[in-house]
Amino acid sequence: DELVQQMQDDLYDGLKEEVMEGVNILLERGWTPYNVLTIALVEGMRIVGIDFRDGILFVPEVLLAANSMKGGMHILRPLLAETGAKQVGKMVIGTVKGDIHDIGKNLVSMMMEGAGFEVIDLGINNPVEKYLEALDTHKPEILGMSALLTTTMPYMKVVVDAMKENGIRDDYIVLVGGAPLNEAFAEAVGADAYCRDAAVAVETAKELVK
Ligand code: B1M
Repeated sequence: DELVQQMQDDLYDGLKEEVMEGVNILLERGWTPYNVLTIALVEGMRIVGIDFRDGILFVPEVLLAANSMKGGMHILRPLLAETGAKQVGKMVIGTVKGDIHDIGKNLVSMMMEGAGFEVIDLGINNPVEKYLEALDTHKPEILGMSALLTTTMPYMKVVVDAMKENGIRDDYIVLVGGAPLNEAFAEAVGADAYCRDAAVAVETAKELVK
């Protein structure tokens, strides 16, 4: 599809208005919000990630791409949210301390809301105290943590260990995600499950909340 290609180029170039326009056109053409999200935006960001890794793109450019992606997600959020049945459960989610990546987490939040979960989003750079406080305040079934850096992902264990010390670990389902994680890591930190992407997070949450 030429438009999808164009949108991925626009995302790469950090052209927010153009990306948002592309999202609207695909929706008008009858695309589902989920397909617009995954096929146009997430795939576009994957390409950005490759060139960032290879030193072709730098932080300022990637920030613009991220901002463009957020523009597109802003349009899709209410559409994804209205498709779901309500009151399936509650989730507190946040990116761990030292880590400011939030696109993946935001996507998980959107999809969880779409599936009928209430989501309390703690944002980025969360120290263990923030998680514990939120669990106490909101009493969710699920705690979700996101990390995109190999240097920040070990912090998930700090949080789970603190939950154990406080005798509350088993009161919650702990789900973890982020590009550098895997199943073995999730098990090692004492989480209940690793979620490869937002769709898997929704499936896993539904399954474990039952
Ligand atoms: Co950063 N960055 N970044 N970055 N960045 C990565 C992660 C990196 C892989 C790029 C690369 O080198 N190829 C690399 C990490 C290398 C490593 O640790 N091994 C990296 C680096 C090095 C850095 C900096 C250190 C760069 C620097 O300053 N020199 C710096 C660190 C800042 C910090 O956090 N302290 C940095 C900064 C940034 C920006 C600010 C420029 C920007 C973030 C903007 C923002 O988020 N608001 C950015 C971006 C955009 C990326 C890449 C290109 C894209 C991440 C993204 O949004 N992906 C990324 C490359 C990559 O991941 N391949 C990269 C799209 C998103 C939909 O996918 O986040 O994976 P993802 O989320 C998925 C799943 O992982 C899962 O579901 C999501 C949806 O399907 N998931 C969960 C995620 N969280 C979940 C939680 C759950 C469940 C599932 O809970 C239940």
